[in-house]
This record gives sequence, C-alpha cells and structure tokens, in this order.
Amino acid sequence: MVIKATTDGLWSVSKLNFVNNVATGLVPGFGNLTNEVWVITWYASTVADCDYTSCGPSYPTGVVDVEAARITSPATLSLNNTVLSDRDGDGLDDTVNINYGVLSNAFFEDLDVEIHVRDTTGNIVDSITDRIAAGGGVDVPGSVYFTAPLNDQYSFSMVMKDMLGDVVDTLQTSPQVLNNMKPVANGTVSLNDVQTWENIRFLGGGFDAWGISVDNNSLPYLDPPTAYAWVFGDNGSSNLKSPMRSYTDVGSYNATLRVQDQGGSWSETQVHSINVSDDSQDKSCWALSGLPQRNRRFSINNKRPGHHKRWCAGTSTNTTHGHYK
Ligand SMILES: [Ca+2]
Ligand SMILES: [Ca+2]
Repeated sequence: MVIKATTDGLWSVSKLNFVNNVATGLVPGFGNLTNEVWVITWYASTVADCDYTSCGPSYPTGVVDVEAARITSPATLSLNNTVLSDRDGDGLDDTVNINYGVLSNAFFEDLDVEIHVRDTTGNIVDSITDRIAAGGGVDVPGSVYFTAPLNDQYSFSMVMKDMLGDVVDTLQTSPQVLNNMKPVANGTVSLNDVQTWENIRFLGGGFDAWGISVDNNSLPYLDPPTAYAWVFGDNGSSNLKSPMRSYTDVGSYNATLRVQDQGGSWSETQVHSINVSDDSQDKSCWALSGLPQRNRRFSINNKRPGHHKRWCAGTSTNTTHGHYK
C-alpha cells in the first residue's frame, strides 16, 4: 500500500497484513494527513495461462475487491473479569485468567494487545502479544492465562496498538495475589531389576511450569528444578541430581524423588520400584559343572572387603552353598 502525505507530498510504503486471503491496511488521517492511496497488486499467473505464443483470445484476468471504511474513533480495550484457579490442587490459587474485550468501529482492523506481567516491585516478569481481529462495533473477546513463578502479587498492564504501531488504548488490572505452583518430578532409574551391589544410576529430572500464555494448556516456561531429594528406601538418601549407588540386601525397595523449584515449593513424590536379588551362587555353581571333577570343589564370590564370602561346590544337580565368616 502506497500513501501520499498531504503536507509534503512524500510517498510512503507499508505492507498489507494478509489473513485468509484478506489483506488489511491502515491509512492515517485520510483526507487530512493523507490525500492519496494506492494498493499495488499482481496476478500470479502460471505458464499455462499464457506462454507468450498461445495466450488464447485474451490475457488471464483477476478481480480484487477493495473496501474502505473510516475509523471514526480508536478501538477500545475493556477488562471483563479475572478468574483465579488452582492448577496443582494444593488449595492455593496459582493461576489467573484475564478476560478482556476489544471494541472497534472500523469495518475491520487488526490490533496487537501487549500484556506485561509485573511483580510487587514493578519488574516485568513476563509478556505476551495477542493479535485481535476486530471491527463492526462488535466486542471481540481476548483471554490470557498466567501461572506464577513465586508467591507474590502480580498486576497486568495491557497496551493495544494498531498496525501502524500507535497506541490506541491501555488498561491496568489491580494486583492479584498468586501462589507458586508446585514443580513436577520426572526422574528415571537406569535399572529396576538388579543384583546386590550392582550400581544404579538415579537420573534426577523434572520441571517447573509458569508464565503467561493465550492457551490454558501450555505454559511457556518449563524451568529445571533447583534441588533434588532422593530417598532410596533402605535408609539411604541423596541430594545429588543423579546419584549412583547400589543396594546391599535382597528385597523390594521404593526409591522416591522430589524436586524443588525457584519458589521453594517441593513436587509430589515420584516412586521408582527397585527389585534387588542375588543369584550369584547359582551362576557360579552352574559354571562349575562344566569343569573337570578335581576343580569342582568350590568357588568363592568375593562380594566386597569385609563382607561374607560365599562359596558353593558340587555339580549342576548336586550343589552345596555356604558362607565363610
Ligand atoms: Ca496451587
Ligand atoms: Ca513453581
């Protein structure tokens, strides 16, 4: 779109905004600031339409409809309501849904609503821009969701701009008290079925979701945990992210992981079942059965310094087990 300014006669070019084959442009002060407007368009012809030798009776044609309407007053922004909710179910509200409306008397126009979230100290903690198509004097609803990263009060300032980047309206909400939402523990273990003294890697993982979004079901930030708490079920524990360790005794254990977020909240407990067994005696005895008779007396499994040594002796069908003290 090319427009001519009234005062100095200079031409300026602005791109049209295309949505679903409809292009819109905004002309400032037509008949006042601007006195001439051209829209340049072209027909995207294929070679089959005309290859310069066999164009048929005529060149291909296209039709462009141009509609123009005056925007007699700038679009307005209104706050409909704010709805608090508790995503993590701890009884404390951690999320706010801000519902607003955009009213435009233009035939049609696109408007960018910038929303900034500020904490108690006035720092911007997150921002988003929501493009709203409005017009015809119909109030168009907009909606954003914000989930808090910390226990704090948050206020929301909204700035609506037209396609020329000019501010047409602003809005400010009252502060909303929000609580930190719990992080989620999401660790893994390298082995669930192990032998005694066999090392297991406990891989710590998780995320802390927060931020502003136009979609209720997806938050923009998934921060890594700030702390990890592993409890292994055998009186052992670790605050490392990914500890390596083993179990000394046969049994079934529930290793659990909790993670902490930047706001100091701990996640729900994630459980990993570990089954610890010891079939080393059978293995060594089966191995023995293939040896010559004179060597089949016994084998020793040296488990670790200071621990009982196991022995077994015999054949595959007749074995004896015992412990050296
Ligand atoms: Ca909550
Ligand atoms: Ca959190």
